[in-house]
Amino acid sequence: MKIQTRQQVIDCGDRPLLMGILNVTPDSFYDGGAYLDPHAAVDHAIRLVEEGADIIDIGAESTRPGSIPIDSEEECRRLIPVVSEVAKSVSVPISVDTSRGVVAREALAAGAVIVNDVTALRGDSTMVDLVIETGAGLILMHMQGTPKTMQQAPSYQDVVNEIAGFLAERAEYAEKCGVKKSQIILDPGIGFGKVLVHNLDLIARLGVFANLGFPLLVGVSRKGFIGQLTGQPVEARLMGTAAAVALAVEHGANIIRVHDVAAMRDVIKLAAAVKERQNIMAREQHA
Ligand code: HH2
Repeated sequence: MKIQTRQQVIDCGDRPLLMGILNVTPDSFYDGGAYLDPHAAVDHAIRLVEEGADIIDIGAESTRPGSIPIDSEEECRRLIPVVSEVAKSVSVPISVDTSRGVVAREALAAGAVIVNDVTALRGDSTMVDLVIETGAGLILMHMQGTPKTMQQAPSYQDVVNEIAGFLAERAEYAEKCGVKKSQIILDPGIGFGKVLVHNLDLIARLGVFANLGFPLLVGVSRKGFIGQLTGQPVEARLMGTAAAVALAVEHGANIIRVHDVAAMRDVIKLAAAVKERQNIMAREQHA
């Protein structure tokens, strides 16, 4: 499977890709405040790439449960100098975690090639035209509600099929507007308007999303559901994250979004190798 992102084509057919997280925010749930200084942010991006990141996802606004939105001027002030410097310093594709068209436009001009829109084009009507005009890659993520309210009372009749239907509809909308299928990546949005059992059901049945025919991104890194199960604070959720990442790979995820690139690179290698053997054995049985 290939993803078209402006001039670059990203191949995510052979092995799952690692997306390293860089939050240029004071309040992200794990790395908030650590990379607000642009030099620290660029150094961290370089480190993530050295550790094996295939993509760097840069965000300047936290979307953790209960977070308050910032305005686009502040988002650009934090984000653009960092995107620009990271783009000069690393050769991997940069994605920008924003749902505002005006911010995405500046980030793409500064060197980003993918827009990571956690509202799946529902947040800003200008976003779709920007993606068409620039040919940027586009991540469409599911979220029930908004970050401020999403964990108050999330509810679904059938979480997996409802979210699969939502993502299929959003992809169809994007394609009808003129976005190419090859530009689109889907993401069920682990932790975005979901209680524990919803997150577990989504991971258990990720195959449903993989079968929608688009590259599948999954973001579990250090999230609250891991803390609920293990009783661990965010700093001690590495092993819980490792288990969730291995399961995501097993169930067909193509891109894994993580804070801990070096550790998860090894987890992915193991899980992907076992999955490959599974596929080979299944083919041999059917031959
Ligand atoms: N998760 C977070 C932010 N952006 N984007 C996608 N596509 N998928 C995700 O699962 C996802 C995301 C939340 O993680 P983080 O960026 O570490 O935290 P914060 O929102 O507090 O900055």
